Amino acid sequence: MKKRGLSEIVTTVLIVLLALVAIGLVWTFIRGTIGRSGSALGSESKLLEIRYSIVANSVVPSVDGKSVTFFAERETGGGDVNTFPVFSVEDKNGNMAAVYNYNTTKMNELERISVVINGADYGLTDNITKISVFAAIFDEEGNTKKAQIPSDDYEIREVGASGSEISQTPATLSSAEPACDSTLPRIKNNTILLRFDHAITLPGTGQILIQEILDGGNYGTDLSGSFTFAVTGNDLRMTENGIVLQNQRWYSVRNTGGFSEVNNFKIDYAVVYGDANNDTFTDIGDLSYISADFGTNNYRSDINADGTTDSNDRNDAVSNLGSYAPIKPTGHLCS
Ligand SMILES: [Ca+2]
Ligand SMILES: [Ca+2]
Repeated sequence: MKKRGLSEIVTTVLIVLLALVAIGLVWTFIRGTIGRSGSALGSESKLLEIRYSIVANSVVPSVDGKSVTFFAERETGGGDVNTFPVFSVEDKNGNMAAVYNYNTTKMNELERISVVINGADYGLTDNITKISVFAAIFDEEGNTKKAQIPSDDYEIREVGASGSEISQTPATLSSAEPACDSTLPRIKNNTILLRFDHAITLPGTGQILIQEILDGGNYGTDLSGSFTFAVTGNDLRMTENGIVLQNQRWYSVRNTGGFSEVNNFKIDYAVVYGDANNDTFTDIGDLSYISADFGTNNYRSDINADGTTDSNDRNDAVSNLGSYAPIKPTGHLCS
């Protein structure tokens, strides 16, 4: 009885021990599985919290359109993780390439980096038309994990309509109104319309110069700050703010590289108050010309720039009879 009782106890203990070992093995296995899926879920959910953006107005394509520079910024969210941005670029032919070489930069929240992507380095042959940015991290094994969905993307327009993005090839001046070496006939608010061969964006202050021209190819002070610039598609309209230009003097409108969207040009004008018919002096012929335009909004006949041609414009021409364009200063050619 006693012996048998003892062996029963031993057997029970052994069974319990075996059970414990089995439970231990199963737990180790389960824990490993949970741990692995836990870390996978961890990096996936981390990626959802991390976002990058392409900084507005920072995108500048090269003149040939085949490379691009811009700023990328990490937004807030995701905390202190080893994250970096991965970019994808697409060219005009729809070819795409991924750019992983910014993975040496651990980006903190709100940190910004300058990015340069030359499409040719990634097998792209045509103009870059789209940039996308994805959040990426290194997981526990040191492998790159990239978000499936881009946090931001940016389409590069063929020609800009707003913002600081430049067009991919500089625009060329097609025509000017009035044409080069014409007179500007108004006593104030003269306007000059420049038409380019494709759309442009608004030039910044001082990027296009408006200066008096002087003998020997010299120039006076830039007056462009006293003009209002407006862009509609291919057209740049510059309007004198009140009285800025003086009667019987020559002025030049030009780009000397300050406005990189367009090729350099130079257009010269003589200001001759009342010269409606653009023959370089104000006389009886202008009075007839203005009278014939009464009731219209012909630019050249609207000497006082109030939007219509009437007897007031003729009176202003009468006041300026005898005005003329002096000999153009030396060293100035339209181009
Ligand atoms: Ca005239
Ligand atoms: Ca008028």
